[in-house]
Amino acid sequence: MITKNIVFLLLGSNLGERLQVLRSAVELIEEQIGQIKSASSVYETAPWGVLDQPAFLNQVIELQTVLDPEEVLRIILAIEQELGRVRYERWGARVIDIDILYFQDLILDSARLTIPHPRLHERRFTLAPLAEIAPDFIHPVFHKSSAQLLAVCTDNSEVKLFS
Ligand code: A4P
Ligand code: MG
Repeated sequence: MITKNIVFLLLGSNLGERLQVLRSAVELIEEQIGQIKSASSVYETAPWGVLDQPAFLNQVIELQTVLDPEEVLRIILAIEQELGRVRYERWGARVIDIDILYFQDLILDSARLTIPHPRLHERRFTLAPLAEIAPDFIHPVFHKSSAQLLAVCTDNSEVKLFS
């Protein structure tokens, strides 16, 4: 029997037709990575890091995949390319950004990939959608649930329901 792993991805867009970009990303992810088990609402979120840029739409999705983390990374980078991402600056505006938040309870730190995502617990724009669909999922490093991480998160940037 083939092992399927649970993966949580964060999608973000703050340029172009943001909602359409998120929908296209979800479609490509389902075709190329694996079946989507759940998807959060879409949130409109104030920019974090570089503040002087448009608001983001963010969404978290949960999927099942037979691929390994490196293969998932390779595909999400290709999907970012396909959807027309141009990298201008770190933390700056982008058509689409896809981050791996969790891969089962795997802990990984390589030159190309850090899992869990190293900044997920610092960001309300990640924790709010994550806690919506997976409040009880336990962070394998901090041993706290998404709901607990959200409750103690000191990031007060605006995060509001969009659709
Ligand atoms: N990489 C390492 N670990 C991972 C992982 N877990 N998931 C490497 C995905 N990629 C990972 O990423 C650079 C490289 O990180 C990848 O090629 C991969 O090898 P990137 O997406 O090109 O760089 P970046 O996104 O500009 O930088 P960084 O540090 O990843 O930024 P973040 O943390 O992704 O933040 N504000 C709001 N409101 N909403 C947002 O979505 N996003 C960012 C980007 C900033 N502010 C935001 C938002
Ligand atoms: Mg990123």
